[in-house]
Amino acid sequence: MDTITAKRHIFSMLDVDGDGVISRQEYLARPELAAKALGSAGDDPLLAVARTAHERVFTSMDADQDGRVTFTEYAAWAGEAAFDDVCRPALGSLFDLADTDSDGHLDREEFTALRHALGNPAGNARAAFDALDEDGDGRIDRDAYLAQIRSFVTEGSSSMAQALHTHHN
Ligand SMILES: [Ca+2]
Ligand SMILES: [Ca+2]
Ligand SMILES: [Ca+2]
Repeated sequence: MDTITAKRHIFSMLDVDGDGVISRQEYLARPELAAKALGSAGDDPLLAVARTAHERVFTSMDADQDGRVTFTEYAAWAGEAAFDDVCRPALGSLFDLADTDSDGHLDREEFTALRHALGNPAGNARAAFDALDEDGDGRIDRDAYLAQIRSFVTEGSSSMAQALHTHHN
């Protein structure tokens, strides 16, 4: 998969209603949906961290600051620098919300709950987990998870491509 295809893939996941733009509301709903589905309370400090991280990502993506991120804006923005500076903390914050026993890993149940919360279909959760659990120990390591998303965004790498193969809409 080339990087433009990878970016289209991610963009279409984030554009939940499929209207061709990622609205501020759509993007900032992600930590709320994750927290709700994972049983975090509204005053969970991890949720506060996630909200702040997502605000930063949206502001960073929305180059013309009109509250809507077009694919042109997204494609110009997404890459190594954007990932390392602002995406990684946001994705890490969702990982931490999902890591309900705070052991630094997502087991199959935690991972499936997170995917479900973010609107990914349950049907391929098993395949996605297996693709991300590289050493097959039944859990996904935080750094490995973030590294795999990074290489998907920057190189279109195959294990994440496989994990994301079936996406919302
Ligand atoms: Ca949309
Ligand atoms: Ca915009
Ligand atoms: Ca865990």
